[in-house]
Amino acid sequence: IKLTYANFPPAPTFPCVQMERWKTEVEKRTNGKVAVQTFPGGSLLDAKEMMDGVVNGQADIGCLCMAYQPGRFMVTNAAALPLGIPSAKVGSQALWDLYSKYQPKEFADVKVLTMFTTAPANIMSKKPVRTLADIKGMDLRASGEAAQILKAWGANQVGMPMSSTPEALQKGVVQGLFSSVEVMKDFKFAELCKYITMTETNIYPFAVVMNQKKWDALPDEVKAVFEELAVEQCLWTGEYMDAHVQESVDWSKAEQKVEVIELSAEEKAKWNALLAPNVDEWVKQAKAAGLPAEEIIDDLKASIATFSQK
Ligand code: DTR
Repeated sequence: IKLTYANFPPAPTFPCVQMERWKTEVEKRTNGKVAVQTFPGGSLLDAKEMMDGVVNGQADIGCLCMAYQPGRFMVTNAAALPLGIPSAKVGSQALWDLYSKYQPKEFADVKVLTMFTTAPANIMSKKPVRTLADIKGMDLRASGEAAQILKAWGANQVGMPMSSTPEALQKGVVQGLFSSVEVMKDFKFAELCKYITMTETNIYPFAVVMNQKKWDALPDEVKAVFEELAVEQCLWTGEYMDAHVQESVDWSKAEQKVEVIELSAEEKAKWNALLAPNVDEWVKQAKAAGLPAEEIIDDLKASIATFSQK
């Protein structure tokens, strides 16, 4: 059985590292019955084509960042709200539980193989950001809820997928970005962005989806391997991401002389206060879409608390 697996960013980045790990495990656990051909760097499907490309069979499997289509993935994007997710490991588990409970209809046409999140987002910039006055009007790149957060802080948010960000930074279209900081090393952003402001605000949720017909046609023993890997892969990726963020920060400081800026408790309180309306806005939109919005937020908060204690 040959399966194609599409991914949008370059091979060394975390969505592709987890893809290669999944491929290796699948090929091993099916004793070579399944061969997975991976396509990093948007070589088969691009960031925004991912979901439709898998639905219509251009790729059998695809990895997507749900922030790039916020309206389409309303339920799972609730995990991207500023709710205090402390790590990728906690975020990944909370996201998987959210998906499993609500089974959002936007995934009705695919088989969801796993989900995971990034570590919390921080500001990476060419100029230092120490106060809200510093971020005001600064052109910073983010997507989805993270873009709404930048807006609330007064930045000029510029939306684009991560895969378009290296060029935008290079050309000066943006002065920095707001994302998990493993990209400082993986995309070498530390060569241009000499400052990280630690805000630890929110995560970006990801999904790995499979074409429904291809899934339906798999033998039961292969389906069982994929199913057993769902939660395992979610945890593996969370742990990989958390460790890799630390590595990236250490490398940025030692090799690239990047300054890591910690906000004082007083300053941080001001930043957080500006984000209070973000959850309310999501609740309003989710209710308008007929979703049990408050229940979703309560469930997320409970999962975050539970997984944070483990
Ligand atoms: N933070 C999201 C997703 C993201 C974080 N790291 C990577 C690496 C490669 C691709 C996407 C991402 C974003 O900023 O787009």
